[in-house]
Amino acid sequence: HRSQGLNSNSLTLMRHCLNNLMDKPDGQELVSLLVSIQSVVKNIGAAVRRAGISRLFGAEGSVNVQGEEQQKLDIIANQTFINYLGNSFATCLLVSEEMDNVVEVENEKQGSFIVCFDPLDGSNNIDCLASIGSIFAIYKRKTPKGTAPSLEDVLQPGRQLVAAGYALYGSALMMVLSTGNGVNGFIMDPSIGEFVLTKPNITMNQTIRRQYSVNESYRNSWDPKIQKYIDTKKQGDEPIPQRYIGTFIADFHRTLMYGGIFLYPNNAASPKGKLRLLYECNPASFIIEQAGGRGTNGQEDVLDIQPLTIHDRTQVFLGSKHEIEDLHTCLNQ
Ligand code: AHM
Ligand code: MG
Repeated sequence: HRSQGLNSNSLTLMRHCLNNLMDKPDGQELVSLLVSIQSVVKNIGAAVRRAGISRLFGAEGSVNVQGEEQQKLDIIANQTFINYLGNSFATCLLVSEEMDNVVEVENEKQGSFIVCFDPLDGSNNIDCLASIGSIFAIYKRKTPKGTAPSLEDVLQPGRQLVAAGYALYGSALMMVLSTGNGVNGFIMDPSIGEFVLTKPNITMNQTIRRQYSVNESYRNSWDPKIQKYIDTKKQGDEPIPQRYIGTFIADFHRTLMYGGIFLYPNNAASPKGKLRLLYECNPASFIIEQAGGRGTNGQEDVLDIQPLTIHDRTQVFLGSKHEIEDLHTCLNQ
């Protein structure tokens, strides 16, 4: 018998983490870290929902390390991450898009993990209520616990990631997580305050001729090979739909769900790419690979890039395997 609206066996994000991670080395610590991230997301989600009412729209009047104007919600989201993760007893170093330097967690609270995050991706979309998100990438420290963590713990290629995920503050609040064993999606059920598994084992749609996602206003300063590749999308009787929200993680999520390709190529304004390796490109590439897709910089897999500084940027292409193959064929001609 199905009682309407009641599914007492729904798998929550909490239970998913407990089931899958507790028997792994450092599993307990990783679970407590993910519990903290879940709290962060609930808090930011609540702030986002009430932002218009609590007068949290608009700029704060400051500029971040990237030279971008900080929005009030950017700052709240960043503080929420720092507070929760710094008190989780599971982290030692934190890297945030909004902060110049690595944050070292208080000595007595240090744990095994490093978290790199973009606390609020898509800040330009806050005031118009389009989707925004939070992105995170988790590494295990290389230096032994109890010693001082170092930059070498942070500058690990994405291949070394232990977990990555994101939250999307969209028409619903969703968390997507991979701990290296597939990708799962959880939607917040606001009536019980729990993330419930709604998309188990997400696999990337591999259908050809799906959507492409790129900011075409930069076209004139792209590599001509990329111009040519995008031109092929428009040819024929059935041009391929173009979609671009301007929130990286929302464009990425749509690409993951519906298939196709997302591109942020080098351009005159961003000659070395705009999106950041540690807390945008790496977590997205980790997830898309886990879902059967690919993430590259046009030459190599994003996950193989050795970061040199914490705010490194790279051009990035994320999509189904054949889309990336097609693109590489164009680039190699
Ligand atoms: P943010 O993290 O400062 O909000 O910014 C990065 C954003 C991405 O979310 C998005 O993909 C990109 O900037 C859009 O850039 P553009 O306006 O150049 O297309
Ligand atoms: Mg961002």
